[in-house]
Amino acid sequence: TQKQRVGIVYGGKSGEHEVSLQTARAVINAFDKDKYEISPIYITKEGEWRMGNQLPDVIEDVDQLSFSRETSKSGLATLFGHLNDRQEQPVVSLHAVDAEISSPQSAPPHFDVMLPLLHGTNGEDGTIQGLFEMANVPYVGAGVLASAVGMDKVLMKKVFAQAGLPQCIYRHFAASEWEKNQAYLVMDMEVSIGYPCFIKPANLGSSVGISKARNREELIEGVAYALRFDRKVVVEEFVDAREIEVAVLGNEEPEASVAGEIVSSSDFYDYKAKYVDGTSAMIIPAEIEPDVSEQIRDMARTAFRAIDGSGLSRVDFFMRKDDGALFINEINTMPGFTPYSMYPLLWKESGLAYPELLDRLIQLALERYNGKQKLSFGMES
Ligand code: G1L
Repeated sequence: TQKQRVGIVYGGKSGEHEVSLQTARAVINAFDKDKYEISPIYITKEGEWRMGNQLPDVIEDVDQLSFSRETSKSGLATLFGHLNDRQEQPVVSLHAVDAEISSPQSAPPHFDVMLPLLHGTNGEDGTIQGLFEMANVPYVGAGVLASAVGMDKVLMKKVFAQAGLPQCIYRHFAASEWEKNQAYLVMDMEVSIGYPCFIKPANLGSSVGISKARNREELIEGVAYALRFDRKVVVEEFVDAREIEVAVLGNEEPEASVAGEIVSSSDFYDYKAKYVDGTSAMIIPAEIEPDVSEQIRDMARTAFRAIDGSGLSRVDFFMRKDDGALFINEINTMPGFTPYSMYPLLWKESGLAYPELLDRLIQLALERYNGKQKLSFGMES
């Protein structure tokens, strides 16, 4: 059989440019080159799409992935090339039978499947997914809707609430409401949430704009700060809790991995941590009661379905230290994805190694695309 042509898009305008390059290196090195032909597409920090040539089998350094203008061609033109409305007309035969055989409306796409490795704005917020939809090319991971919902904390919380998932106490508002009703909003938050609380821009693109408030002055200051990064702000209660994460994989019938725990440096000497990463450690599987673990995995799948997820997501929970109460914190449609990140490690512990995880994600992308191809678009069909 023919090799699958995978277009990997990485880099991008965001602050996570370097993380994306490192992830691309790990992903490219892990792909089975007997099954896949990899086309690397590098987006510069300025937003230029550069498609490189055939890569060596093993990428030693990320410098090999950040192509110069001279050694690359336009990635965007390649992605959309088959949709060009000025495609060369086929020679039309006078014989009807021949004409039927040789009248392609458009050329076949250059890629069998796209794999986006981009962070934040224009990466995981649904915009690049929309670009792939327009190009009519299958792609790995969440679609437009799930990506957008997963990126906006306010929408995410509303969707979780509707699905009956428990969440910590929170309030949200837009800049215009804050300007008009600051006194009321402050009073409401002091009564419902209290201090300390966390203030976050609704847009989860990056961790910037987040602060903790211990009193009214800090709350007002923190809101002003968060409003510099987004026009919507979320304020959440502080919960003294353990952080538990689950990896979800699949489309309509998603599967959940074992649960893992993130432990910060101050606590992790109590554990025999296998995976340490900077100032925190990952405990996999998390040391929690089997029935609680089952409950968390079930909630993770519910969250995935609630946002209409596809492909993969990492779902993060709080387990309150006081009483063990569970709260969903967030869903991440583009989790950290090097072989040493939580998401792949959770699947490794669950019996699915990194290269097989990539196989499965490609397969899921094609299944989702093929399922959608069967649908009608309205009046014309
Ligand atoms: F392609 C997948 F599998 F859907 C995928 C895409 C993106 C998995 C993980 C990620 N993650 C990222 O791109 C990153 C935001 C961690 C930066 Cl590389």
